[in-house]
Amino acid sequence: MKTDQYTHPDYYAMDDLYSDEHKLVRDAARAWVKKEVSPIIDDCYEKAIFPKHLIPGLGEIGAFGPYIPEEYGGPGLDQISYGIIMQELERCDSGLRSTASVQSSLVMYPIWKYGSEEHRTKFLPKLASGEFVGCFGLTEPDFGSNPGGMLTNYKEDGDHVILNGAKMWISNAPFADIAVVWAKNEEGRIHGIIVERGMEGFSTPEMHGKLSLRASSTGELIFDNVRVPKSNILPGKSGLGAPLGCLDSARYGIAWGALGAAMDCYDQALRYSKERIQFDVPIGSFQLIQKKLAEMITEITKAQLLTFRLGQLRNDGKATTGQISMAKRNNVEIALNIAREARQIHGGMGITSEYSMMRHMANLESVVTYEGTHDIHLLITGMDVTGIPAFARDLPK
Ligand code: TGC
Ligand code: FAD
Repeated sequence: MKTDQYTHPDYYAMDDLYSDEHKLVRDAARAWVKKEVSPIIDDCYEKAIFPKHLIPGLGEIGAFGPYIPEEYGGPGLDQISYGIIMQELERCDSGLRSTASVQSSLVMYPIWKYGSEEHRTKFLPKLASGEFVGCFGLTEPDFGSNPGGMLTNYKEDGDHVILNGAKMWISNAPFADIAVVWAKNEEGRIHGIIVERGMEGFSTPEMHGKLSLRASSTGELIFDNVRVPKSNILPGKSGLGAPLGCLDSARYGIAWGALGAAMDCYDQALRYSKERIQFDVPIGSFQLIQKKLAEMITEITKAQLLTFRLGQLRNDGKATTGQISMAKRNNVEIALNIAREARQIHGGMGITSEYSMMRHMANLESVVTYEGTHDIHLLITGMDVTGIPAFARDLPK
């Protein structure tokens, strides 16, 4: 069995900026990943299965709702610790991080921020420990980048609502205990509703055939006249801004996570360049290989600085949607480029599961699309700097 030799690149002494708590959180997450996940991840990826037995361990390292206060069963950590955990998970596999970021930012976050006190006490402790797994239903077959057009809807029926519609591309859906679902009421206003497994008319078929994020489980959410108690509606916020607020939190975690995938690829490429001999010398002595490595560490270092500063802004409650979009877009892009270059440094060996670059590269093709595509984030930045939204077009009649 191959050994996981990962050590994180730290060219600008970022560790000096971390508190003792940050380092403890990182070391615990890294040790757990090395022991529990690295030995099985390639097999899970090849077989396209999410290793569900890891869920309690994810809870133990604080990966579920790292910033959720202790009174609701969370670890009560800061935003930088949240980012660090996502980085440690994704440096192993984006699918592992996906499971944790959906649970944290797309399920626990809306329950914490928009739920009632009863929702918080009923669900958050179980989600934090991993006793419950949740998923987040925003995307529909015909509404991905434009979620405001969603068709999923509910009508009032006494102390219940009747929910109809369908969501697709939903991470964790096939085995989730609860789903935070975004649906329109009779006035067309978007609300979040907690739908629980076992409610009649609610099904979660798995989607197959993914060539990316294979160690993560993705499915549909189908609502066929599902009777949901009115009390399951999140009372604290409505409108498209409610799910978009959750996305801010998840996209922030992805910025840290994707950087982790980049760091893993660089770490392996650097090691390989010193070990692999061609023309009687290590390939790391060739200028063209050094160019690749030098460009990788430059991009990683820039992204580390960007991400850490964003974490400070999040801690102060000052990070804007535009700043988060910039970091998500930048870090996923550099990670994809670095995975590709690292793959090339490994020559033919780079396409095998002996090394993780190919898996990272394929995974990152999902990461560059979900939580807002690469181009949607570009448009968010464009809107932020010009004040002019360029999302919608009126075609000539
Ligand atoms: P727009 O008119 O711009 O905004 C509608 C309302 O929302 C407010 N708003 C926000 N509020 C909080 N946080 C944000 N980030 C916000 N962005 C916008 C806005 O102020 C407005 O409020 P109000 O009161 O005026 O109504 O909306 P739009 O319809 O033009 O769309 C804008 C756009 C395209 C940027 C947005 O819809 C978007 O981000 N699209 C991308 C969709 C997306 O990211 N989907 C992700 C689905 S979940 C997922 O992929 C999980 S993968 C998880 C994993 O496995 O890790
Ligand atoms: P589209 O919106 O159809 O986009 C197609 C292309 O058109 C893209 O290149 C896009 O950039 C471009 N485009 C669209 N609009 C514009 C515009 N205005 N200007 C310029 N270009 C534009 N969703 C959830 O709700 N919950 C989940 O848990 C979840 N998990 C996912 C897991 C995986 C593995 C994947 C692949 C997706 C997941 N998603 C989830 C869905 C994801 O958020 C959407 O795939 C994403 O938002 C893009 O939507 P779409 O696939 O419908 O693409």
